[in-house]
Amino acid sequence: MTSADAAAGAFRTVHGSEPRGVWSAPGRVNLIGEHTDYNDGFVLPFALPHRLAAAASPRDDKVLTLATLGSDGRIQEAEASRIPDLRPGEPDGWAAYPAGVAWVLREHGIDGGADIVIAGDVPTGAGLSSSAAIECAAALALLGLAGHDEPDQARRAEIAKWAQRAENEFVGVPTGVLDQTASMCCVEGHVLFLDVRSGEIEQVPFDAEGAGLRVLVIDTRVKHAHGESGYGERRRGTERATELLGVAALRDVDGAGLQAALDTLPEDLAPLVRHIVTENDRVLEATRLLRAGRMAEIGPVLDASHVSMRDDYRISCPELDLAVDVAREAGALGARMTGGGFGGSAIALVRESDQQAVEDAVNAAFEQADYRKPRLFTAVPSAGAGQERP
Ligand code: GAF
Repeated sequence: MTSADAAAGAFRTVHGSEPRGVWSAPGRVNLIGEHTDYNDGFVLPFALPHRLAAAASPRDDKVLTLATLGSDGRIQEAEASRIPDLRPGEPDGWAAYPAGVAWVLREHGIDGGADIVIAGDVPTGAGLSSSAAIECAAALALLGLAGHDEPDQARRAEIAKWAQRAENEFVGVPTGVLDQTASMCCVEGHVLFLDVRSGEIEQVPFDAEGAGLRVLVIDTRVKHAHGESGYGERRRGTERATELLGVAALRDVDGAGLQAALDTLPEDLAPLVRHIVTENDRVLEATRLLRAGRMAEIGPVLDASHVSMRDDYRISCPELDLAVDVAREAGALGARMTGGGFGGSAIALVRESDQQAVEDAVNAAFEQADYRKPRLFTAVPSAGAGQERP
């Protein structure tokens, strides 16, 4: 069953009627470019086939009702809110993501009530952007119910920023714009090169299958408790370094000036800056190789990215390191953790002929280490957010 079917079915169960429409948005993996987004840098994500769908109908009383279908098949309904009364913290929990979007849209004159029921298969807590998928699906649903057409590219980037604002100011998580832009703007068969400073987007063809390759996602199924505070600390660290260096953003420190810049910084900040500056270079290098049709050669760039996140940015964890190391030893061309870190998922670029060996090796290593069984799947670049029905 598709996410759209699941959401429409759950809508019928809750409301006893057909939804007016169903909109959906994907999760993402980031091929490379981690924590560079809030430093005005470069990122290179692609959308997963996994999606969250929002089945929705309008209401004429300015009330927002929200429900979600859990992976256990149970429907959870949030307390109804009046759109004019929405404020950060009310509601909280999972409902804060779609409600936060309604709160942002209210400022743009889109303030009609709605019944929204969410369902889908983006794994939560796996670093695969289920939050952005909920936000983007809800945004498209509310816009669609208000009579807005399917958005064009520029509008999509704007909606991504609204969704980011909902997450930053309503939910209270200080993320960058990577996840929401990926969910809104990715297209099938491509990775999305985003220059966060200029907002420039390039869709770079990414046909791994055609090249005899696969992107294997290894969801470690762990999420370390210090993840959220760790993300905020890293972000504040780079902001402090930006101030000390007197630049507009770390994006403005280039490779040639890096060592001189590092020498002026306190010990705790220098490695953070080194990661951001070298990671931006790696995104450019990976993009250059992909544009030239040299996909297999990005392996070492992925490896270097992981080492930088492990040793300089310090956002990896034993489970991610094991996944990456074992995948490499079993023949992956390159591997790295993806997303915010402190748990979640790693990706490995593997030859089709090595995929089984890599999967077996990762499963065996996790079992031996007494870790949870990881969730493994092949990721194919899929479509961004859009309307599924009517
Ligand atoms: C999380 C955030 F939401 C993104 O904005 C980004 O910073 C990412 O971590 C790290 O690259 O997914």
